[in-house]
Amino acid sequence: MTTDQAVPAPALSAVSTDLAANLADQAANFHRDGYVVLRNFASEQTCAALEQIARTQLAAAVAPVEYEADLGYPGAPAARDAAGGSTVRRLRQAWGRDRAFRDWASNPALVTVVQALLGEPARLTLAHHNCVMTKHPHFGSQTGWHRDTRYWSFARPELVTVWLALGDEDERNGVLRVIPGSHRAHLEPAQLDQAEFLVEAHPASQALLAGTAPLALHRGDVLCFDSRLFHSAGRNASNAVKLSVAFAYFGASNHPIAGTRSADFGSVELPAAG
Ligand SMILES: O=C(O)CCC(=O)C(=O)O
Repeated sequence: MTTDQAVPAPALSAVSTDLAANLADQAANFHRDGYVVLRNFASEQTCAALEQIARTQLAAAVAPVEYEADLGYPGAPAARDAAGGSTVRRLRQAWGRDRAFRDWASNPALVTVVQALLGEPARLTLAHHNCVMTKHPHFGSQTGWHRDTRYWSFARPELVTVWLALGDEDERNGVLRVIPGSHRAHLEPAQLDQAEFLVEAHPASQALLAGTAPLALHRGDVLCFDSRLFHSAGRNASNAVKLSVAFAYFGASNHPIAGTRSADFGSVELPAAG
């Protein structure tokens, strides 16, 4: 189900003017807070192309997918054969699904930002994220406080997750929440459960949980966050599926640990931005 539809990149001139002027500020904010939001970064044309492919592939549950029922997070269907059991949570391996995803993830303007945040040329991991995240009404689950470091095994933990909203994301439909600055938090071992979710009842977690912030996004907004940043998301009380595209990047001096899933799925070298 590949349309191989090209998604136009923002003009390179956009990189060299507005964006370039702000890169140092964006990087400073990113290092301070653990995230940065690039408002209206992806064009309507880009969002429309990605949304159309995502909806088509979601309707047919084109493999590989992750089902809500298999994760069992709060609000998920109890089993695949329960009501809502075929609700897809992620369309995985987005890079291989369509040229539109590859064009977006390797877009020079985006790579320029990611490189500035990482401080070196960027590579895209194919092992983790690399997906369309969905949040369905009724059967979409709540995601507890976690850091994306739980998904991967790299020499150094600091990857950048890039989350593109294909529609509005707000309190009604499972907005992402973050704890600004938590990418630098020092945790007691008992603050994480076996799946590396934050144990909210732990006394040492209270200071972290006092500083949460919802990150409402509009279609075309891009959230870049440090993989050590605690974030969570609620359920979707609207009547429309929420769709977001997520890719993760690491710096050229970093590498996945041999023999782990992070290494086995491989990565994509991206041209160094000017
Ligand atoms: O939309 C959500 O539920 C959050 C997803 C998320 O943070 C994750 O899967 O790592």
